[in-house]
Amino acid sequence: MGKGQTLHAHLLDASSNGTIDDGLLTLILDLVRVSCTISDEVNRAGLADILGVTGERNVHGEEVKKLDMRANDLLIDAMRESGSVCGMASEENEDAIDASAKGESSEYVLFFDPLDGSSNIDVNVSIGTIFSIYRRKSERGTSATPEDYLQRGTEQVAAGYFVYGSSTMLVYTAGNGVHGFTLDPSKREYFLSHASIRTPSRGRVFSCNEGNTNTWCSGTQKYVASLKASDTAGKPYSGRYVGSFVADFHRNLLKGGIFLYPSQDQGPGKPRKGKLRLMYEGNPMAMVVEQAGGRASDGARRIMDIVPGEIHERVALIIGSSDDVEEYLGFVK
Ligand code: P6P
Repeated sequence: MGKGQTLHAHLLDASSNGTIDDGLLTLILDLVRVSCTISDEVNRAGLADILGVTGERNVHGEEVKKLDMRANDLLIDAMRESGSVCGMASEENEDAIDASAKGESSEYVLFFDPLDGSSNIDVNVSIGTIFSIYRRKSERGTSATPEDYLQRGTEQVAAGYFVYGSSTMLVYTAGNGVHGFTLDPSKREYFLSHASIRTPSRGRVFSCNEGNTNTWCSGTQKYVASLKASDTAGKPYSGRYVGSFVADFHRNLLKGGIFLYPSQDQGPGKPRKGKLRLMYEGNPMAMVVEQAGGRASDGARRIMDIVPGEIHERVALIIGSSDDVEEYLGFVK
């Protein structure tokens, strides 16, 4: 796997060595193709006003969609057109999305967050597309059934994300390590830039929204306070919080660190609640981070062991360098 190898060459190698089969290869290539369009439109979003996009119509008289809905439509249309999935679930759609007739013979079910952090587009902060892929449990030849969707994260066959930042990258795993590719927009081709990513066992960065401190359990409050103290080796940590999960996760994956979105107190008599979504934020990033040597927990359970009750299930998420997550668990157990 030489640095600079194209993503296509990498995927063909993975296909020939049996890491991915033809159906998964087709699905990943569909995602890659759509990501190039999303990247282009995200990077031009700021120009929209200048280009005469006013209100609901652009200069061509076409309806202007919010970019997250646009990304959602692009992904759904591409998957239905290619028939690469037997069912999809998106952060943007309340219900699961049936396959096209062609897709009913597919082995694969896809979850995605089409444009996570999209509220940051207007302030030019990196955002991303997160995806998670499962093999169906039901017989081929029909649309996916609830048992196909409600699988543990350990059942994922592939997962990853596109990050639209200073450059556009794909970071993915198919269970055989984590690999990062950077897009050359002039060629609409990704090139291997981060081979076999391993996340440091300990970082010096913590990422969380400290505005929520009063909703956290006392163990979390004590843990975050301990990161700021200077009475132990390696402390204080630096706080880095972009407010775009893909951007925060990606930085911590490469440099080391811990991202925390703990469960929040909802008031007397109400259960504590997480914000992030298990199936298209927690599980895919948990597969990536574990494949890179890190850990992902909800504070009590390994994220990928959680049996989902519904496709939009929320979860507390503590994810990143293994020693940092371990240290956090010591404060809350
Ligand atoms: P808060 C973006 O809306 C998002 O889903 C994640 O990308 C991000 O990490 C989180 O919410 C930010 O949430 O409550 O800190 O604004």
